[in-house]
Amino acid sequence: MITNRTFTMLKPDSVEKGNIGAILEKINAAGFRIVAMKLTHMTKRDAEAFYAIHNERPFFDELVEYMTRGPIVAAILEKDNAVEDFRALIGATNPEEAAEGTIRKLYAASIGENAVHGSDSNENAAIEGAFHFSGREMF
Ligand code: IDP
Ligand code: MG
Repeated sequence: MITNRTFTMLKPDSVEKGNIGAILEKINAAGFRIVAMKLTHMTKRDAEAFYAIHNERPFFDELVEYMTRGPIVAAILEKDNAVEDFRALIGATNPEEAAEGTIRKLYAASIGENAVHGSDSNENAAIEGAFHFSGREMF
């Protein structure tokens, strides 16, 4: 199993605000290689499945509404220690608690609209990457 990969989404707010380029710049500068990438629009069903682990949480409907309101950029990234290093690069879920210079500190508006997703484990990185990409789309 490949364990040096993670999965990310530049969420609808990042696309709406024209922040795709700036965020990719940070990702490149941090040494991640792009394995797969596309602009895509999640359906309600997609978002409910992707975030199924949160379906009992009070913010679930809001999260699905947010993630489906416009296109996202989905990508698989490769680097030594990818999952942990990418979580460090994006910062805390709540941008008010995110460290200076992190993507969420720079580009997130709130705990709900927080600019980017990053997988939380190698196992979830593989599951989430496979949710969005076929093997033929990974390079
Ligand atoms: P993570 O994205 O930092 O891993 P999770 O706890 O896995 O954070 O939550 C998934 C997503 O759900 C968050 O990125 C955010 O968009 C949304 N979310 C998390 N907590 C809240 C909340 O308290 N209110 C609204 N949305 C939330
Ligand atoms: Mg999470």
